[in-house]
Amino acid sequence: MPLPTPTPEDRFSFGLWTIGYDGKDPFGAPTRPAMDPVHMLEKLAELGAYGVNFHDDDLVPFGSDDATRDAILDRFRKGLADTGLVVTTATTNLFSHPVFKDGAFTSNNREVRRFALRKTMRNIDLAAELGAKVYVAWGGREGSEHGASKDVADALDRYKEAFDVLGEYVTDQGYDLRFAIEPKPNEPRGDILLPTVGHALAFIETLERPELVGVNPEIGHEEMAGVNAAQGYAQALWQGKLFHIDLNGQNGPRFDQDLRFGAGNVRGSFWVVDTLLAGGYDGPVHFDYKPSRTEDEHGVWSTARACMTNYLVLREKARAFRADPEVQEALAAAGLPELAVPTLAEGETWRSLADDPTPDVEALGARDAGLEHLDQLALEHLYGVR
Ligand code: GLT
Ligand code: MN
Ligand code: MN
Repeated sequence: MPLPTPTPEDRFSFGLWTIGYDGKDPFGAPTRPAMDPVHMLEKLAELGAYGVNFHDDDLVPFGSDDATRDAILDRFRKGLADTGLVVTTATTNLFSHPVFKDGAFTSNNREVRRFALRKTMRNIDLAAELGAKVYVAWGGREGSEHGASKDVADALDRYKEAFDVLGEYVTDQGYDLRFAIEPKPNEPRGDILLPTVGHALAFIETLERPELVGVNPEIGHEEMAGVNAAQGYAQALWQGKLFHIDLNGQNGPRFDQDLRFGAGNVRGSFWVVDTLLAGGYDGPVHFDYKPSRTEDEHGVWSTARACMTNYLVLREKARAFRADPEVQEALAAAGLPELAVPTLAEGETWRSLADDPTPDVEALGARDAGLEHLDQLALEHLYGVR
């Protein structure tokens, strides 16, 4: 199979903090020089990407004066116009500055919480102006390391208050912008609030404007929590809440690896792509990864290309899997069409069950469910032997 070529129609997007990652980690200094955001736009466009996104501080360094901010933004706007790249989402850095060391929206300190909201509103204005449709909210510092240090009920009250205020803000401003909460179980905090897709979905229902808020699941974060990422994406789709996606690679529960998409749990990545196709996800396909600090700039662009290549390969394989007549037979044999049939027929109630004859439970228990064969067909597609 020739290497597929990414095009803007594929709607691939990258964060400035991903390709712009300089290699700094908790144990070592940067291994790459800082990269100019406009240069990033040019390279992304050259590679066939569609969009870009950023934290406020990725673009305008924290604490810049207005003149500096205006000059940076003017240059960036020109870069967007020259390259045709779209700003798909934006987000606030509420985790780097020491002021956020005990959280932002859920900091014990009220002044910090007010500052975090103000910082977010300011960047929402920019996001709306640049045409972003989704505002990502990753609460990396919203959590704790010590039991008594965070009253979880109060913290969730404040978290809810923050989204209620921000929801009112975008509504009052008339912005066409929705929020996507990005769950993560830990890192940088020992334990982060809203650690999984499920926690976030339940939280959203408590908000004043739940329709404005969805989720932005990241494969790696779900893997860190030890749960099945594809199932998380599927439930978010089922609830109409998959507002955005962060794709990358991860090998099970350990530190956040942020590998390029397609590395890490390959089989899991295949099912994520299959889930996105089945659920009709049509938003941007965003890669949130960190090019390994072992590489230079050339390596950065080869990993960006690799994320897109791997997505296109897996998309092709997922489509071929679904189109394969043998797979369709195996799906039928495994009872998938029957799962789509309601358990009670039209007009039946629990009372109808009382009259049901007891089925032959021994025979049902002994039946071949056909699941291994179905899974093997998927693997054979993935391994490229079908
Ligand atoms: C940070 C985090 C990511 C989030 C980004 C959005 S920043 O790098 O690890 O998963 O998506 O704030
Ligand atoms: Mn991550
Ligand atoms: Mn992410």
